[in-house]
Amino acid sequence: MSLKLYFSPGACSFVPHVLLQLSGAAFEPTMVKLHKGEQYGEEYRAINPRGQVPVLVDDGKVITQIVAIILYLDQKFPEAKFLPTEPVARAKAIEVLAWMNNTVHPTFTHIFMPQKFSDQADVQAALKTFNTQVYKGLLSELESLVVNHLSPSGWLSGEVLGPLDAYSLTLTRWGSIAGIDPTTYPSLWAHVNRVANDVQVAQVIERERLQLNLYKSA
Ligand SMILES: N[C@@H](CCC(=O)N[C@@H](CS)C(=O)NCC(=O)O)C(=O)O
Repeated sequence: MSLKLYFSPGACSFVPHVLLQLSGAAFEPTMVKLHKGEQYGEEYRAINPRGQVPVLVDDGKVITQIVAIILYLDQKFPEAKFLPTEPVARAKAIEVLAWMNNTVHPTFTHIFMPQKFSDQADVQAALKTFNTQVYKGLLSELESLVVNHLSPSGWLSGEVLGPLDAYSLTLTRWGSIAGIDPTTYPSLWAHVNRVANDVQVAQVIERERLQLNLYKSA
């Protein structure tokens, strides 16, 4: 069995990176330097023609898209309990996961990579400004989720720390890159720190050499 994860430090690939680490299985974390454009190279495009991370390769089978990778890992490692098995709780967890992936995540892409949405500098600047405001609202929603919907054991994903918890860390950290002070979301920030302090998550943070809060006051 060979498991390989293509990841980039601080990118959304952090989420499956954490799950693989939590699984206890042997895997090969393979770094793709997005800032150097490695994702656009011929070699990487042969693996993922869309030129994005994450990519999971399990015994030669290539799986892309975070949601697909998470659902795959959840089935592959059922004992890890990444997502609930009770149908309603499972659907509710996937509902939040889908929202993180199809709403919060692309809003940040408009801030971080506005060149993907317009080739005009003034439009790009406007996209950044507008979406930073939108992103603040989305982090407030995430804060409400943490306040109202943590499981009895204190995690967003279910019984144990899982994909929603890892994603909440990534999305909050991204906010700090966008100039949004994460400490203004006290419950979310406390949750993110709890996630970061988990022994396995801390190892991934160390491997990716991440700083949790990159906010700099103006
Ligand atoms: N919908 C994709 C989004 C993946 C994505 O946005 N990946 C980003 C990093 S967070 C990426 O590889 N960006 C590089 C690029 O687009 O050039 C998924 O869920 O996997």
